[in-house]
Amino acid sequence: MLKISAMETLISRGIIDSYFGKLKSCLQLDAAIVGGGPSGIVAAYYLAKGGYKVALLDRKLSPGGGMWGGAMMFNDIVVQEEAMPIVQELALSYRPYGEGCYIVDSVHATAGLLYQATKAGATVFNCYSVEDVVYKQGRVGGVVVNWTPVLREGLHVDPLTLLSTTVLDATGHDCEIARTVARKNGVRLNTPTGGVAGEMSMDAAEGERTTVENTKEIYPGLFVSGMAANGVSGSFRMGPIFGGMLMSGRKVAGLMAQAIDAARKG
Ligand code: 48F
Repeated sequence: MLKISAMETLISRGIIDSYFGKLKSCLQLDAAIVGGGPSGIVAAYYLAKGGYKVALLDRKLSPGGGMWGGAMMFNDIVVQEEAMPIVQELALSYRPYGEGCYIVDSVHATAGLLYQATKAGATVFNCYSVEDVVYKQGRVGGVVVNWTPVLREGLHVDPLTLLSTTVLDATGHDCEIARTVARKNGVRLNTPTGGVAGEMSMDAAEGERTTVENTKEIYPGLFVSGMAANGVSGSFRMGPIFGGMLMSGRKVAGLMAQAIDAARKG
Protein backbone atom coordinates (compact mmCIF):
# COMPACT_ATOMS: atom_id res chain seq x y z
CA MET A 1 0.00 0.00 0.00
CA LEU A 2 1.42 3.42 -1.01
CA LYS A 3 1.74 6.11 1.61
CA ILE A 4 -1.00 8.74 1.23
CA SER A 5 1.50 11.46 0.27
CA ALA A 6 3.10 9.17 -2.37
CA MET A 7 -0.35 8.36 -3.74
CA GLU A 8 -1.16 12.05 -4.15
CA THR A 9 2.08 12.66 -6.04
CA LEU A 10 1.47 9.63 -8.25
CA ILE A 11 -2.00 10.85 -9.20
CA SER A 12 -0.76 14.35 -10.07
CA ARG A 13 2.32 13.10 -11.93
CA GLY A 14 0.27 10.57 -13.89
CA ILE A 15 -2.16 13.20 -15.12
CA ILE A 16 0.54 15.76 -15.91
CA ASP A 17 2.75 13.24 -17.76
CA SER A 18 -0.15 11.79 -19.70
CA TYR A 19 -1.82 15.10 -20.56
CA PHE A 20 1.31 16.87 -21.77
CA GLY A 21 2.37 13.78 -23.74
CA LYS A 22 -1.02 13.87 -25.44
CA LEU A 23 -0.75 17.58 -26.16
CA LYS A 24 2.82 17.26 -27.50
CA SER A 25 1.73 14.45 -29.82
CA CYS A 26 -0.87 16.85 -31.32
CA LEU A 27 1.47 19.74 -32.17
CA GLN A 28 1.47 18.58 -35.81
CA LEU A 29 -1.80 17.15 -37.02
CA ASP A 30 -3.36 15.89 -40.21
CA ALA A 31 -6.73 17.30 -39.16
CA ALA A 32 -7.70 19.90 -36.57
CA ILE A 33 -11.45 19.89 -35.98
CA VAL A 34 -12.88 22.99 -34.39
CA GLY A 35 -16.17 22.24 -32.67
CA GLY A 36 -17.44 19.05 -31.13
CA GLY A 37 -21.01 19.07 -32.37
CA PRO A 38 -22.33 16.06 -34.28
CA SER A 39 -20.71 16.93 -37.63
CA GLY A 40 -17.30 17.53 -36.05
CA ILE A 41 -17.41 14.34 -33.98
CA VAL A 42 -18.44 12.21 -36.95
CA ALA A 43 -15.64 13.76 -39.04
CA ALA A 44 -13.19 12.96 -36.23
CA TYR A 45 -14.43 9.36 -36.13
CA TYR A 46 -13.98 8.73 -39.87
CA LEU A 47 -10.59 10.47 -40.07
CA ALA A 48 -9.24 8.61 -37.04
CA LYS A 49 -10.61 5.34 -38.42
CA GLY A 50 -8.72 6.11 -41.65
CA GLY A 51 -5.47 6.32 -39.68
CA TYR A 52 -5.08 10.12 -39.76
CA LYS A 53 -3.78 12.11 -36.78
CA VAL A 54 -6.81 14.08 -35.65
CA ALA A 55 -7.61 16.33 -32.72
CA LEU A 56 -11.02 17.82 -31.95
CA LEU A 57 -11.16 21.03 -29.93
CA ASP A 58 -14.25 22.28 -28.17
CA ARG A 59 -14.60 25.32 -25.96
CA LYS A 60 -17.08 23.69 -23.63
CA LEU A 61 -16.39 21.31 -20.75
CA SER A 62 -18.73 18.80 -22.43
CA PRO A 63 -18.30 18.53 -26.21
CA GLY A 64 -21.43 17.49 -28.08
CA GLY A 65 -22.72 20.89 -29.18
CA GLY A 66 -26.43 21.06 -29.87
CA MET A 67 -27.02 17.33 -29.74
CA TRP A 68 -27.37 16.74 -25.98
CA GLY A 69 -30.53 18.77 -25.64
CA GLY A 70 -32.74 17.34 -28.42
CA ALA A 71 -35.39 19.99 -29.07
CA MET A 72 -36.30 22.48 -26.36
CA MET A 73 -34.52 20.14 -23.92
CA PHE A 74 -36.84 17.22 -24.87
CA ASN A 75 -33.90 14.87 -25.17
CA ASP A 76 -34.66 12.89 -28.31
CA ILE A 77 -33.55 13.57 -31.89
CA VAL A 78 -34.80 12.55 -35.31
CA VAL A 79 -32.60 10.89 -37.95
CA GLN A 80 -33.81 10.17 -41.45
CA GLU A 81 -33.35 6.93 -43.39
CA GLU A 82 -30.44 8.14 -45.54
CA ALA A 83 -28.21 8.66 -42.50
CA MET A 84 -29.06 5.37 -40.80
CA PRO A 85 -25.95 3.54 -42.13
CA ILE A 86 -23.88 5.97 -40.01
CA VAL A 87 -26.08 5.42 -36.93
CA GLN A 88 -25.68 1.68 -37.43
CA GLU A 89 -21.91 1.86 -38.02
CA LEU A 90 -21.55 3.83 -34.79
CA ALA A 91 -23.63 1.20 -32.98
CA LEU A 92 -26.28 3.62 -31.67
CA SER A 93 -29.66 2.32 -30.53
CA TYR A 94 -32.73 3.68 -32.33
CA ARG A 95 -36.37 3.02 -33.05
CA PRO A 96 -38.47 3.65 -36.15
CA TYR A 97 -40.95 6.52 -36.06
CA GLY A 98 -43.09 7.39 -39.06
CA GLU A 99 -42.12 7.06 -42.67
CA GLY A 100 -38.36 7.07 -43.19
CA CYS A 101 -37.63 8.53 -39.74
CA TYR A 102 -36.03 7.17 -36.60
CA ILE A 103 -35.78 8.43 -33.02
CA VAL A 104 -32.52 8.31 -31.09
CA ASP A 105 -32.13 9.34 -27.45
CA SER A 106 -30.01 12.49 -27.67
CA VAL A 107 -27.86 11.78 -24.60
CA HIS A 108 -27.17 8.25 -25.82
CA ALA A 109 -26.40 9.56 -29.34
CA THR A 110 -23.99 12.25 -28.18
CA ALA A 111 -22.19 9.98 -25.75
CA GLY A 112 -22.07 7.24 -28.41
CA LEU A 113 -20.53 9.51 -31.05
CA LEU A 114 -17.89 10.74 -28.60
CA TYR A 115 -17.14 7.20 -27.50
CA GLN A 116 -16.68 5.93 -31.06
CA ALA A 117 -14.54 8.89 -32.17
CA THR A 118 -12.16 8.61 -29.21
CA LYS A 119 -12.11 4.82 -29.45
CA ALA A 120 -11.10 5.15 -33.14
CA GLY A 121 -8.13 7.27 -32.03
CA ALA A 122 -9.25 10.91 -32.19
CA THR A 123 -7.93 13.10 -29.38
CA VAL A 124 -10.45 15.46 -27.83
CA PHE A 125 -9.36 18.65 -26.08
CA ASN A 126 -12.25 20.16 -24.18
CA CYS A 127 -12.18 23.68 -22.68
CA TYR A 128 -10.04 24.79 -25.67
CA SER A 129 -11.22 27.80 -27.65
CA VAL A 130 -9.83 28.29 -31.12
CA GLU A 131 -9.27 32.02 -31.34
CA ASP A 132 -7.42 32.18 -34.68
CA VAL A 133 -5.73 30.09 -37.37
CA VAL A 134 -2.19 29.77 -38.68
CA TYR A 135 -2.20 31.48 -42.08
CA LYS A 136 0.87 31.06 -44.30
CA GLN A 137 1.44 31.37 -48.04
CA GLY A 138 -2.26 31.66 -48.78
CA ARG A 139 -3.23 28.56 -46.80
CA VAL A 140 -4.79 27.79 -43.47
CA GLY A 141 -2.23 25.60 -41.73
CA GLY A 142 -3.28 25.16 -38.12
CA VAL A 143 -5.21 26.51 -35.15
CA VAL A 144 -4.39 29.00 -32.43
CA VAL A 145 -5.77 27.84 -29.10
CA ASN A 146 -6.33 29.19 -25.64
CA TRP A 147 -8.11 28.07 -22.50
CA THR A 148 -11.77 28.99 -22.61
CA PRO A 149 -11.57 30.48 -19.08
CA VAL A 150 -8.70 32.75 -20.19
CA LEU A 151 -10.86 34.21 -22.95
CA ARG A 152 -13.96 34.35 -20.78
CA GLU A 153 -12.10 36.27 -18.07
CA GLY A 154 -10.51 38.54 -20.66
CA LEU A 155 -7.04 37.72 -19.35
CA HIS A 156 -4.11 38.98 -21.39
CA VAL A 157 -2.48 35.59 -21.98
CA ASP A 158 -1.00 34.46 -25.28
CA PRO A 159 -2.20 31.27 -26.98
CA LEU A 160 -0.46 28.12 -28.25
CA THR A 161 -0.51 26.75 -31.80
CA LEU A 162 -1.28 23.34 -33.27
CA LEU A 163 -0.15 23.00 -36.89
CA SER A 164 -2.40 20.96 -39.16
CA THR A 165 -2.55 20.06 -42.84
CA THR A 166 -6.33 20.59 -42.76
CA VAL A 167 -8.65 22.56 -40.45
CA LEU A 168 -12.39 21.98 -40.14
CA ASP A 169 -14.80 24.73 -39.12
CA ALA A 170 -17.51 22.70 -37.37
CA THR A 171 -18.44 25.54 -35.04
CA GLY A 172 -22.15 25.43 -35.88
CA HIS A 173 -24.39 28.44 -36.41
CA ASP A 174 -21.67 31.05 -35.80
CA CYS A 175 -19.16 29.82 -38.47
CA GLU A 176 -16.45 31.29 -36.25
CA ILE A 177 -13.35 30.09 -38.04
CA ALA A 178 -14.54 31.01 -41.54
CA ARG A 179 -15.46 34.50 -40.28
CA THR A 180 -12.06 34.95 -38.65
CA VAL A 181 -10.14 33.83 -41.75
CA ALA A 182 -12.11 36.17 -44.05
CA ARG A 183 -12.02 39.16 -41.68
CA LYS A 184 -8.40 39.02 -40.58
CA ASN A 185 -6.81 38.18 -43.90
CA GLY A 186 -9.09 40.04 -46.29
CA VAL A 187 -9.57 36.96 -48.48
CA ARG A 188 -12.52 35.65 -50.48
CA LEU A 189 -13.93 32.30 -49.45
CA ASN A 190 -15.37 29.74 -51.85
CA THR A 191 -18.94 30.70 -50.87
CA PRO A 192 -21.72 32.45 -52.82
CA THR A 193 -20.83 35.87 -51.32
CA GLY A 194 -17.09 35.29 -50.92
CA GLY A 195 -17.65 35.73 -47.17
CA VAL A 196 -19.98 34.32 -44.52
CA ALA A 197 -23.53 34.88 -45.75
CA GLY A 198 -25.21 33.80 -42.48
CA GLU A 199 -27.96 31.22 -42.11
CA MET A 200 -31.57 31.62 -43.20
CA SER A 201 -34.71 30.71 -41.25
CA MET A 202 -36.11 27.20 -40.85
CA ASP A 203 -36.71 24.82 -43.75
CA ALA A 204 -35.94 21.36 -42.39
CA ALA A 205 -35.89 19.34 -45.64
CA GLU A 206 -34.01 21.93 -47.68
CA GLY A 207 -31.62 22.67 -44.79
CA GLU A 208 -30.80 18.99 -44.42
CA ARG A 209 -30.07 18.64 -48.14
CA THR A 210 -27.93 21.76 -48.43
CA THR A 211 -25.93 21.02 -45.27
CA VAL A 212 -24.41 18.08 -47.08
CA GLU A 213 -24.15 19.91 -50.42
CA ASN A 214 -22.41 22.93 -48.80
CA THR A 215 -19.86 20.73 -47.01
CA LYS A 216 -16.59 21.54 -48.80
CA GLU A 217 -13.20 23.23 -48.74
CA ILE A 218 -13.89 26.99 -48.63
CA TYR A 219 -10.28 28.15 -48.61
CA PRO A 220 -7.04 26.21 -49.10
CA GLY A 221 -6.72 24.06 -45.98
CA LEU A 222 -10.06 25.17 -44.49
CA PHE A 223 -13.19 23.00 -44.66
CA VAL A 224 -16.74 23.50 -43.33
CA SER A 225 -19.30 20.99 -42.08
CA GLY A 226 -22.66 20.88 -40.33
CA MET A 227 -24.50 24.08 -39.60
CA ALA A 228 -21.36 26.09 -40.38
CA ALA A 229 -21.56 24.77 -43.97
CA ASN A 230 -25.07 26.19 -44.33
CA GLY A 231 -24.10 29.36 -42.44
CA VAL A 232 -21.22 30.28 -44.74
CA SER A 233 -23.38 29.62 -47.82
CA GLY A 234 -26.53 31.39 -46.63
CA SER A 235 -28.79 28.34 -46.46
CA PHE A 236 -31.52 27.20 -44.10
CA ARG A 237 -31.47 25.97 -40.51
CA MET A 238 -33.24 22.70 -39.88
CA GLY A 239 -33.79 22.16 -36.15
CA PRO A 240 -33.56 18.84 -34.31
CA ILE A 241 -33.19 16.49 -37.28
CA PHE A 242 -29.59 15.26 -37.33
CA GLY A 243 -29.07 13.04 -40.37
CA GLY A 244 -27.63 15.96 -42.35
CA MET A 245 -25.09 16.63 -39.60
CA LEU A 246 -23.93 13.01 -39.59
CA MET A 247 -23.70 12.83 -43.40
CA SER A 248 -21.89 16.17 -43.53
CA GLY A 249 -19.30 14.86 -41.02
CA ARG A 250 -18.74 11.73 -43.09
CA LYS A 251 -18.48 13.71 -46.34
CA VAL A 252 -15.98 16.23 -44.97
CA ALA A 253 -13.80 13.46 -43.55
CA GLY A 254 -13.50 12.06 -47.10
CA LEU A 255 -12.62 15.48 -48.54
CA MET A 256 -10.05 16.15 -45.83
CA ALA A 257 -8.50 12.70 -46.27
CA GLN A 258 -8.03 13.42 -50.00
CA ALA A 259 -6.37 16.77 -49.20
CA ILE A 260 -4.06 15.18 -46.60
CA ASP A 261 -3.07 12.41 -49.03
CA ALA A 262 -2.37 14.98 -51.75
CA ALA A 263 -0.23 17.08 -49.35
CA ARG A 264 1.78 13.97 -48.37
CA LYS A 265 2.54 13.24 -52.01
CA GLY A 266 3.76 16.85 -52.29
O1 48F B 1 -23.62 23.68 -33.13
P1 48F B 1 -23.00 22.33 -33.05
O2 48F B 1 -23.80 21.23 -32.47
O3 48F B 1 -22.42 21.94 -34.51
P2 48F B 1 -22.96 21.12 -35.76
O4 48F B 1 -22.15 19.88 -35.89
O5 48F B 1 -24.43 20.66 -35.37
C1 48F B 1 -25.51 21.55 -35.37
C2 48F B 1 -26.63 20.94 -34.55
O6 48F B 1 -26.22 20.68 -33.22
C3 48F B 1 -27.89 21.79 -34.49
C4 48F B 1 -28.65 21.73 -35.71
C5 48F B 1 -29.16 20.35 -36.04
O7 48F B 1 -29.81 20.08 -36.98
O8 48F B 1 -28.86 22.72 -36.36
O9 48F B 1 -27.58 23.12 -34.09
O10 48F B 1 -23.02 22.03 -36.91
O11 48F B 1 -21.65 22.39 -32.21
C6 48F B 1 -20.66 23.35 -32.43
C7 48F B 1 -19.60 23.20 -31.34
O12 48F B 1 -18.53 24.07 -31.64
C8 48F B 1 -18.00 24.61 -30.42
C9 48F B 1 -19.22 24.77 -29.52
O13 48F B 1 -18.85 24.75 -28.15
C10 48F B 1 -20.08 23.58 -29.93
O14 48F B 1 -19.87 22.46 -29.07
N1 48F B 1 -17.30 25.85 -30.78
C11 48F B 1 -17.83 26.94 -31.40
N2 48F B 1 -16.89 27.85 -31.62
C12 48F B 1 -15.72 27.33 -31.13
C13 48F B 1 -15.99 26.06 -30.59
C14 48F B 1 -14.38 27.80 -31.05
N3 48F B 1 -14.00 29.00 -31.54
N4 48F B 1 -13.43 27.01 -30.46
C15 48F B 1 -13.78 25.80 -29.96
N5 48F B 1 -15.04 25.32 -30.02
